[in-house]
Amino acid sequence: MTILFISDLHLSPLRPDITDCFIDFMQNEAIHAEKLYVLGDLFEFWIGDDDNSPFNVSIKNEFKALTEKGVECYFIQGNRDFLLNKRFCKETGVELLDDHTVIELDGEKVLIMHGDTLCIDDIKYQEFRAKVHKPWLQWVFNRIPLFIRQRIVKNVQDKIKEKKQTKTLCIMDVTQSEVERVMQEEGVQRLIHGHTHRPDTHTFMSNNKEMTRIVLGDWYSQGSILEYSDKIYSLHKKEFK
Ligand SMILES: [Mn+2]
Repeated sequence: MTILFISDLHLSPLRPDITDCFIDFMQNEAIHAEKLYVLGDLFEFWIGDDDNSPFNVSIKNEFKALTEKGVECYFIQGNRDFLLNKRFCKETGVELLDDHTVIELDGEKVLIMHGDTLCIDDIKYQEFRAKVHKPWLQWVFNRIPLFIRQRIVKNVQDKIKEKKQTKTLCIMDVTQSEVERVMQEEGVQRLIHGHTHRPDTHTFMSNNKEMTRIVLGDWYSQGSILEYSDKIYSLHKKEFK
């Protein structure tokens, strides 16, 4: 049994190298897995399930091909594709999971999430997140014509880019106390997330229990895949061709 986890691909028509690596991964690796979990930020941005650009359709086709072959695919929204929703899932056979989801792997409860909710020191971002996750606001946004949404998103993205450059690195990482709080609340000793682009495995003690936090890597300069097979987790890279 092989289960794969990926996140932070930031797929976009501007990065064919990432897209090629992703397609190769889907057709030659994921196809042999039992399950594939995508923990957010699959896309650089996603402005709504009605955006049927040729690029979006080509990515959807990869998921459809996988689920039709019997590979179960699951998706948790990231901070860049939080508008990816039911229609995408219906078209691809992917199952949308809650922001925080506990799965069971060989009897062990494992918490999976994108990871942005762990960065609570980033107060500005958390305020932004609370705003854009309001259902009524998303309802309104989804009813704005597509070309206007494209303009709004471009505007927001430019602003985020400016801000990122001035933020310190430590504020962009997870807050350890929040990690421990959430893991205790969910009753798990293992957490898998992405978002911070700091691939690593952290072990630490909390309430006299050994905890493990596995962080997935981004796909900016190579692919990054977490594989769970024969009860062993391995984080590996996939070179661009
Ligand atoms: Mn993210």
